[in-house]
This record gives sequence, structure tokens and C-alpha cells, in this order.
Amino acid sequence: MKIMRIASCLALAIWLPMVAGVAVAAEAPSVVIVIKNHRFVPPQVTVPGGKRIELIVENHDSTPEEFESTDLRREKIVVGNGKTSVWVGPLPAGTYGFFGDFHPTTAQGKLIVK
Ligand SMILES: [Cu+2]
Repeated sequence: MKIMRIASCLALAIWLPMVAGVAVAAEAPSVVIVIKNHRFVPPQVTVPGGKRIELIVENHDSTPEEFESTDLRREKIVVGNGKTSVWVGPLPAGTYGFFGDFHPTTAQGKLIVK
């Protein structure tokens, strides 16, 4: 039974850092912003201030889009039917605009930090 004990000990050694990793990842709030018909859905997202935030931008259109924000100083291409992560913050409370640089007349959004 000594071998069994070593095996379960090893399993725990591998398992524990994995659980810790998940906990760390879960601490960073994330929000999904969908691009559909060259618009952001929802057009407004609210996130907490003073934290790193992961904006998960999912492009449900078949054409590429560029997630862009002058306020947030971010610019990132999202391929058609693809997704990307844009990390922002920690941010002070306020309203930060973003837009789709390839369809700026329709793709407009706001990040509200509270
Ligand atoms: Cu651009």
C-alpha cells in the first residue's frame, strides 16, 4: 500500500497547483463583448474599477473587425468568427468608448467602470 500512498501524494502535488491556478484566473473579472452585424452586443458593459479586466471580444460576423479604443489605448484585430482577449485596467471610474475600426459607423460601444 506504500506505492498507492506515493501515487496519491503525487496526484495531489499535481492537482493542487492546478486548482490554485484556476483560483488566480477566476480573480480577474472578464466580460464577453460580441460583434454581430457590425455592432457590439451589448453596446454597453459595466465592469468594476481598480482591477485588471479581460474583455473577451467574440466576432460572430464572418468578416474581420478591429476592436479599437482611443480612451483605453487598445487596438486589436478579431478575425471573422474568431475571438480575442483585450486586457485593460486597473481603471478609475468613468466611461470609456470603443469602436470597430472597420465599421465605425455601426460598431460603437462603451465600457462603464464603476
Ligand atoms: Cu485601428
